[in-house]
Amino acid sequence: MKLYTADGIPNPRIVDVAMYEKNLNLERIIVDFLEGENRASSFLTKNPAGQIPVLELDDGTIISEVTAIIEYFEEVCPDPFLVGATAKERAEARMWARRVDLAVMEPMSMAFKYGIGKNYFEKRITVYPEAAESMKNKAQDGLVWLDNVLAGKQFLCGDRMTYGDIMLYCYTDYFKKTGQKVESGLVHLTHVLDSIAERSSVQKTA
Ligand SMILES: N[C@@H](CCC(=O)N[C@@H](CS)C(=O)NCC(=O)O)C(=O)O
Repeated sequence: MKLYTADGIPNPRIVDVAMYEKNLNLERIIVDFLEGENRASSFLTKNPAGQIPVLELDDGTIISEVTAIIEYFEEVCPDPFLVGATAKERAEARMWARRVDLAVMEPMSMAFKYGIGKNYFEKRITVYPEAAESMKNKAQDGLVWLDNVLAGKQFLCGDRMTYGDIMLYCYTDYFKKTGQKVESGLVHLTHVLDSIAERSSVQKTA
């Protein structure tokens, strides 16, 4: 298996953390996203969405989207679980990952692409600068909502760390550098993020 990826950006980092959690040793091929290698036709034949990370299986099958890649890791290497051991646990992990994706990741990413990242992204995708501030506010609303629902919990799924926690950490850690921070009053969320930050898998990717 090969992983087309890059260092220092959130979606590739999510998959790297999952890879280290599961002790998988994959060949990492660094894609020069700053130069637009991921938007070149040779890459688009692999991933028509033009983004990284991308997992290429030994038979040439391409898997993109961090959730699909992590679900694949889980199938081939269940231990330690990042999704779950039972149907109920897996459903719960997928529910939280989807909520994190919709409530935080998508709006944070759009706020960046349409806002301070506009000059870079407008050469690659259609940008909607008028939506940047609203997307930033929507992501902040998502963080406040998550803070409320995390009261009394160690992780999104109670005492089980799942991939939604990794997604939440990697996004908030990256986008705080772009002006989208987790307000200090969000103590339940901060508690979860601090415990994720201590994991060796996360520190290896810092
Ligand atoms: N929904 C995708 C998002 C992937 C994504 O946004 N990747 C970013 C890096 S964090 C990227 O490729 N950016 C460069 C670009 O869009 O040209 C996933 O789950 O993998």
